Parts: sequence; structure tokens; C-alpha cells
Amino acid sequence: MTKKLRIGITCYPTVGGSGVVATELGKLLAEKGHEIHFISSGLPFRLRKMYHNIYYHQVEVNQYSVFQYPPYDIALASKMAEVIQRENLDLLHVHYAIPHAVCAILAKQMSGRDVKIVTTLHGTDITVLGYDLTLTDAIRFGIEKSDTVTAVSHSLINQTYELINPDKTIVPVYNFIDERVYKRQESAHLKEEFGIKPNEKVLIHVSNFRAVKRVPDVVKAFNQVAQKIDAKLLLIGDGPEITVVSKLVDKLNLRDKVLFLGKQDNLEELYSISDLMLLLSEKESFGLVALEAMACGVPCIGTNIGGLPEVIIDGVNGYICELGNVDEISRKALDILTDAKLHNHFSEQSLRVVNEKFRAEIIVEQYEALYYDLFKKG
Ligand code: GMT
Repeated sequence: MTKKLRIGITCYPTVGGSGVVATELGKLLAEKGHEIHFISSGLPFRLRKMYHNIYYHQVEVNQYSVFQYPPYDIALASKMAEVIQRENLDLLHVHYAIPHAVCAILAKQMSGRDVKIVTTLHGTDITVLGYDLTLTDAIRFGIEKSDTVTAVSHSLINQTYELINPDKTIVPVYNFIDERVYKRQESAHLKEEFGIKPNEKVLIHVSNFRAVKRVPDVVKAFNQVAQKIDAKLLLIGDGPEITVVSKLVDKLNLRDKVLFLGKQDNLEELYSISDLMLLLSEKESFGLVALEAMACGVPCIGTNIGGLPEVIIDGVNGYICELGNVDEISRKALDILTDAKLHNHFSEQSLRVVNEKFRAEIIVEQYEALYYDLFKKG
């Protein structure tokens, strides 16, 4: 029997897609018999249930008056080193090149153990260079000194080579969903509770409302759709742009058609009452929420940005539109929403694409194979 591994996982527990993927991966690896140690500043969300082989080691970041900034990176590296030694970890799988890969490298040195380091790039750690070029060398260092580096899309790999040009092979490993959770379910009662009439089409957008998500484009496209057919828009999430979006909704006189639902768990129930997902970002290395929607049979419209065309296959399970082209987006949304045959087809294709490319079993096996490779190499 293959040896089960002791794996440390570090992510930002609250950040969104990367935290979700790290947590879900930890759970599925635990179900396969590996021992999982989450090392992070907060209990990773979506952990929800008790597992006998999942442990959580909290990183305490103290604010001493002598330090100008709380020393998160050093506190994390120290905690990682402590857990490597005490729990005899075989490997650390960290999410983000900075700061987490750099912390893992430091922790490995501090522990004096030959722990392997696997780093997954999610995009936000690379696109940060758009704002702060001084981090380039730190990101390259984190990538080059990791034993294995993965990225969540081919687009992100290309972008990383263009911007950082690390001397390292980066392996594509797509994100995945747990299809036991993300599946269409009976939630018709929710429609009634939200005051959505049976004839109304439901569009959905889920994000952290950062400017890069271009939520105003979602509202503008919805406005054009709602002028032609009866429809409601569900906006899920919260973040810096919420006020701008709310003002736009008022300006366009859409208050009774747009539902601001804030942050929500159990998204599968909301996808299950939705007819179309809009993800119109200007940066998106993958677009996990599109995948979640697809797994519930919801066709998606995304922008021709980053990894989105690798998830939403244009003309197969939805449409890819030019960034900011609200006319094109609303036209294609209407095509899907007014043609039941096309909608059904895209819905079925969404399930097929998820099953063939993004099923948890396939992706978790890819990560496991990469882990075991490291021990073969010695
Ligand atoms: O999109 C965000 O703002 C959150 C961010 C994160 O770091 O969690 O998401 C990134 O990682 C997700 C999981 O791999 C991807 O699905 C998102 O596309 C990616 N976000 C960006 O590239 C902007």
C-alpha cells in the first residue's frame, strides 16, 4: 500500500477562491487517508464537519508596540517550522507564492527537515505585480525554491512566465468542485421566498466585489436584459465596490429587480434557482464561481480574460464576450434566456465539461501524483 502523507496546508482562510480550493483539497485528501494539518491565521471556512485526521494550527499574529506592522510572515514561518518538527510533516502545500511559499522556504530552513514544498499559484499573487513591481524577486524566489509549482490555468502559467520568467516548470492543475455538494437541487421554495415570479429568469453574479470583478458591467448588462424580458439579478458577496454598484442600481431604476444577498454559504441552493451566471472580470486566473455554477447546470457568460475561456468554453457551455462589451453580453444573455433548447443544451454541456475536466477525483489524483513524484526523486 502507498504510504499516506502528512501534509501541511497554508492559505488565507478568508480570501475567496484560493481558500476554498485549499480547504476542499485538504478535506478530500483526508478522506483518502492522508493526515492534514491546516496552518493558517483562521480556521479555514467550509471545513464545517469533524474529521479525525484534519488538524488546525492557528498562527497568532501579535501586535507589539515596537513593531510598526504585525509580523504575519515570521509568525507563520515559525508556526510552520514548529508543526513540521512536531508532526513530522512530509510536505507543505502552500497557496500563493507570496507570502506563503517564501514562509515555507524559511520554515524548512528553520526546522532543519527535508520537508517538500508544493506551491499553487492562484493569480492574485502574480497580478499584485500590476501594483508593486518590487515584489518580483520575492515571487520568483518563492517559485524557484519550491519543489513543485502548480497554477490553476494555462493562462496563469503564461502570465507568470511573461511577468516573472522563473527558472521553473509550472504544472497546470485546474481547480475543482466537490460534485457531491455542487449539484442542482430542489430549491424552488427559495424563488418564492425571494419574491421571484415563476416566469422571471434569474441571473446570478458571485464575487468579492473588488473593482477587477467589474460588477457595474453585470448590472448594465442585466439592465438591457430586463428591458426585454422579465428577470431578476442575484448579487452575492460583498466588498469595496458594493456602494458603487448599489448607486448604479438606483440610477438605472432597478431596485426592485436586483437582490443584494451579501455573503452566503450553500451557494448550490442559489445556483439551483438561477438560469445564467455572469462573470465579467478584467482579471480572473480561473473563475471558481463559474465552475460551481456549471456544476449546478447553470450556463455562464464570462469575459475573454485570464483562465475564464478554459472554464467557460465559448459556444459549448456558455459564451465568452469581450471585456466591457455590455451590448454583446446582454445580446448573448438574451439568446440563452429566450431559447429553451439552447439553454438546455448549454446546461447539459456545463455538467459534461465539469465531469470530464474539473471533477474533484481527477484533480485530487493529479495533486497526489505530484506529491508522490517528489519522494520518488528522493
Ligand atoms: O478573485 C479573487 O479576488 C480571490 C482570489 C483568491 O486569491 O482567492 O481568487 C483567485 O483564485 C481563485 C482560485 O484559484 C480563482 O478562481 C480566481 O480566478 C482568482 N482570482 C483572480 O485571478 C482575480
